[in-house]
Amino acid sequence: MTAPREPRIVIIGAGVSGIASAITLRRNGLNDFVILEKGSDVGGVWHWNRYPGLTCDVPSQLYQFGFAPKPDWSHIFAPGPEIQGYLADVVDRFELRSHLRLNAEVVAAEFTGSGWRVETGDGAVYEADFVIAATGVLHHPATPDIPGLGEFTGDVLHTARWDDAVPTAGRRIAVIGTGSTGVQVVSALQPKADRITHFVRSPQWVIWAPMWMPQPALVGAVLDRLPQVNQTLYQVGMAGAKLFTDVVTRPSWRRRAVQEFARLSLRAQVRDPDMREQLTPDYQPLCKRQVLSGSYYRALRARNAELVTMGIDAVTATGIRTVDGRHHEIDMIVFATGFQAHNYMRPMNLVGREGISIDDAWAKGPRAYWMTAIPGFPNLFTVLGPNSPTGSIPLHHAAEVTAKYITAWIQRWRAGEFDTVEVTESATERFEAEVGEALGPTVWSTGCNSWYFTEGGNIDLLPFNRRTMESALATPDDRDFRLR
Ligand code: N01
Repeated sequence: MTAPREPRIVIIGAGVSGIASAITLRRNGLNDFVILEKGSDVGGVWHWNRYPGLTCDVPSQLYQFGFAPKPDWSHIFAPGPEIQGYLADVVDRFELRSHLRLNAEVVAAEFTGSGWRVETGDGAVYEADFVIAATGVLHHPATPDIPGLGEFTGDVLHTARWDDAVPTAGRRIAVIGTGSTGVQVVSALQPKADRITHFVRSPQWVIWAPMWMPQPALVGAVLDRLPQVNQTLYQVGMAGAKLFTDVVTRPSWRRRAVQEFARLSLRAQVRDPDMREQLTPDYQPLCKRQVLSGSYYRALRARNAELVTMGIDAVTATGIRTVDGRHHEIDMIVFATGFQAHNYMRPMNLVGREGISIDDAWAKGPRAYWMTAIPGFPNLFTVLGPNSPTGSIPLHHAAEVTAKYITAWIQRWRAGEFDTVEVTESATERFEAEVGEALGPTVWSTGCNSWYFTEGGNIDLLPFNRRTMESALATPDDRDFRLR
């Protein structure tokens, strides 16, 4: 009997999905892998984002890997640095460091006919049988091209590329953008700023939540001592998350109740009718990625804060001019303007079978069969790729389930069942049609604009519940793939 061949695997990215992939491979006896990470440390979005006030608005006990529970989170909603520390700790605990290449940006990956040739910016080349692209969704910062920006003499920062060396206390700060980030950064900067001006193009619904609430030390101690209880708590959390999936994907009284709470959060915290009107969105709560905060409205009501809903005309040398001709004197502009969320692996030069580039394959927008397999790109899988459940199912879990699915394919390669595996066009089209139909009743389709939408107008989310996702990814279905 011949020994099984050992697959060589390149994982691109050391964020949540790259770490989940590496550990899943390792737990299944696949050890010949390298993780190429563009950043100087692991953590992905939690490495790149370090703006003041960064907090995860998903409860920490759910925002962790099922295989690596952390009992002792400091808060119910953990601060960003603690999450980054957790991810770094998981990398150490599972001994991934020797597989990791930091500051290694993949610039090109080409299918060779039987595998992949992957190249990093420093000229290193990796030959692989499989590539796992775990490159993240919210990675490329979007900075609007506002007239005059180049003339501004103060500091300009994007929240996703924060620079701690730039002072914020005692300064006149403009924050542009009202997503989860803008709301957090305004709340954090307001107390010490000389003046904070929040430029809000479209207000968001902001659901009140006690983001500052600590997790009692006793809870951490008990969960640490009793892993069974910890596991049960995780399962309870997952069951709770199911309710959230239901709320966003199906109209019901539960959805209406959450939406009413969003409206109440505004009414109860903003008494001034003018301000309340300015802060009232013209779309349903939950339509965009829901913002949670217990401090934003209070920060806006402070004496040193101003809400500006007038459009921005231009940036000048010393401030921002709005379309009504008013000039706002500013020392520092903070862009909380989000990400180019549908770039995925790009701008990497990714070339699949018969020379097809990912830009051509995705000319009409990113697409992948069950978030992971792309026609024309054999032996390549994405984790948290197109249509991932970023707005509905705990992300670590989605990454784990996808990583197990990919590992199942690689195990079959190892056993010699095939040399290349590629999803069919028809299976991908069928998946897209199912997604399109299921998106109909979701709250995301109720008429708003957000980063969930691709340029082509598709909603880049998974409109199914966790069980459906798990069962679709439980076992590879050969009928949807071409094996050679
Ligand atoms: O980005 P966004 P974000 N002039 O795209 C505005 C995750 N996250 O970084 O709506 C003026 O939501 C834009 O206005 P409009 C979470 O998934 C998680 O805040 O287009 N404004 C909008 O207000 C989140 O959804 C955590 O009119 C301009 C804002 O910029 C995702 O990251 C924490 C503009 C962009 O909002 C992205 O959130 C933080 C312009 N020219 C973030 N261009 C957790 O806690 C854009 N805007 C887990």
